[in-house]
Amino acid sequence: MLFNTDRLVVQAGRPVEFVFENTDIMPHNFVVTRPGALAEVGNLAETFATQPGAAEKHYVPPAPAGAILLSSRLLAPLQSQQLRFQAPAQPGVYPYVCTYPGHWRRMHGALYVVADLDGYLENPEAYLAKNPLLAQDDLLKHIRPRTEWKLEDLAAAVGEMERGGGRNFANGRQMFTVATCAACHKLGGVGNEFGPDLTKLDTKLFPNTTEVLRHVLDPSLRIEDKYATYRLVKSDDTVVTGMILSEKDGVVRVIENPLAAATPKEVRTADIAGRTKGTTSIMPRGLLDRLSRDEVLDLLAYVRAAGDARHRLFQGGHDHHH
Ligand code: HEC
Ligand SMILES: [Cu+2]
Repeated sequence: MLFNTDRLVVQAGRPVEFVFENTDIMPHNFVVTRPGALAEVGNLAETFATQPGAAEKHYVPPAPAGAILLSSRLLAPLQSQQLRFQAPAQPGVYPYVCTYPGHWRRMHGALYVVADLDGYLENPEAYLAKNPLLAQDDLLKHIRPRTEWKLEDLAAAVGEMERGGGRNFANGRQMFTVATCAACHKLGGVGNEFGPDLTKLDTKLFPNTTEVLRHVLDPSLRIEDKYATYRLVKSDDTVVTGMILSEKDGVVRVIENPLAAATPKEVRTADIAGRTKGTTSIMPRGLLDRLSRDEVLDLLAYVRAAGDARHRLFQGGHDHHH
């Protein structure tokens, strides 16, 4: 659920070609917007996803004229598409984003349109120092280096938090949306109820915050049957993947992404040549890798406290030792 690059650079006013390949296990698209329109297009996509006809439009929402400059088809895993594009004449930071339901807050990057591509390539930092390009979109201003958080990196701080509290409630609640948790979980009145209810975490499986963290870092460690995905290979060799909603009267109903309004695919049991249970959770890995240490801790406290501002994790002083 990420583009492999945070930044693409092209020469203003010139034709370019993007080759967009989906090497992930879920569908994605690629949409370029005008500077400043990322959140607007993302929010429109969220509303659009639940309306009929969204799938036919590849989940590219109807947007005000000029807001969307380019859009790909929705690519299934392993598909690719070549896209021709006339780079805008106006240098700037143009967002690109996947508008497939649940993805935009995380799956985006910055298309730098520069007046002199050779000059840029010679020395990107020096070029940008001389010809500053300011991002207008908040999400692109805050693109930070990715940290692949490991349990060991955070375990001590998590233990300290469990003993001493001192986390920031408002920040934790905000991170719940920023890190895309709200796309699938509902907590504190926001979000979709597509993953399990986090207010009812099984205390045997999640006796402490470290176990919550372990699951978020590696969601496929344990996938509840109810949320498993299946790969159905039909006798004509086509493949359908997704969660099985029901199976009766010789028909299996499969849904690829419960966040989208798409009607479930129906596959006749008699046409299924093979069926394998997926080993990958639909909850993506790496959701924390754009957050800082404090943001991760505030988010974990928010989940642990089930969205309760009065929880002891939010009490206590800020005795952080740096
Ligand atoms: C694309 C949907 C999706 C997103 C985004 C997502 N989750 Fe999940 N999450 C799930 C599903 C489905 C499960 C159950 C299957 C599994 O355990 O992998 C789950 C399971 C969990 C569990 C274990 C709950 C249990 O009862 O087993 C925790 C904790 C959790 N998610 C926290 C988070 C947090 C925190 C975030 C944001 C950083 C997040 N999730 C983002 C879909 C998602
Ligand atoms: Cu996507």
